[in-house]
Amino acid sequence: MTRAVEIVGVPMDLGGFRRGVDMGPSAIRYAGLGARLTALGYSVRDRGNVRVRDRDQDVEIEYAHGARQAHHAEEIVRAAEELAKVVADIAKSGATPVVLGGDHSIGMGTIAGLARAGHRVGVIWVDAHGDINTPDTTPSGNVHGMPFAVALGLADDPFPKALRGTTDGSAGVLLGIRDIDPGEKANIKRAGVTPITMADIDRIGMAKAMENAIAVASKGDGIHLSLDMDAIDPDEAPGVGTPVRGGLTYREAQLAMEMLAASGKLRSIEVCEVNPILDRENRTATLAVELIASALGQTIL
Ligand SMILES: [Mn+2]
Repeated sequence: MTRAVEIVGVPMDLGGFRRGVDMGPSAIRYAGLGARLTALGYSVRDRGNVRVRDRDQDVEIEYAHGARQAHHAEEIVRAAEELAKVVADIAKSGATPVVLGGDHSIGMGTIAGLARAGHRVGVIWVDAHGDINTPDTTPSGNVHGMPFAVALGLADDPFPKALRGTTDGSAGVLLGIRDIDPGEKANIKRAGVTPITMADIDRIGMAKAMENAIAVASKGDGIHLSLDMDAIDPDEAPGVGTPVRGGLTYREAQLAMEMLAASGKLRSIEVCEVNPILDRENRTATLAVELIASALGQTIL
């Protein structure tokens, strides 16, 4: 039986401060994702993009109540809802969803879609940041710093119930983190998510780190990989919205993906925050394609 992969793009940059990640899906497709997965033996269907309003068109009233803030939340929630429907449809068909961001706020839609297809997944969230702020703890109001908190059920308004609490902290891992806001530290503990920091990876090595991550995420019904390209060192992945030095090396990232493939538990992938404006000759999108291929089973031999 041919294994099937279905791609969907979310050209959105409303969740972050800098423009440009809305071009991420184009850049990743241009880097040859479809052909690469076909060559791996998958049947590939590309469902095109979820429609997202451009930042210049999004004239919504800002969501801000006292200290609570979540910029562009209305349109982000609308797009996440639309994405959840597509992801649920793909997952129900038995194919592996591959979601292309866009900023990372789309993560709340992807995980909700998997839940609607009957899969309460474990999540390995690979990121320089925690993405586990709520409208109460966020220093910036940028929603791409909140999607994991929404999926874990920590954040309430302006995020609708349908997008909240779609996965469990006990099956959640934050891998590669090195820039965590004060409020996020408490949220990680509150949610019961397992943090594996860059310092941990330095000490125990990626093989052991990933072994631990897979063990935790295996408590869910399949594993969802949410890969923020800013997890990788900016020397390798310069085209991201919020670069933080001291990230994963090329080989560490590859090893993580290969171990995920070998686990046989990967249910879905999303890759976020590729910013072609800040990139050099599309190398970050090209790296994204390589990592997706490795997560889906490409090996050296
Ligand atoms: Mn992120």
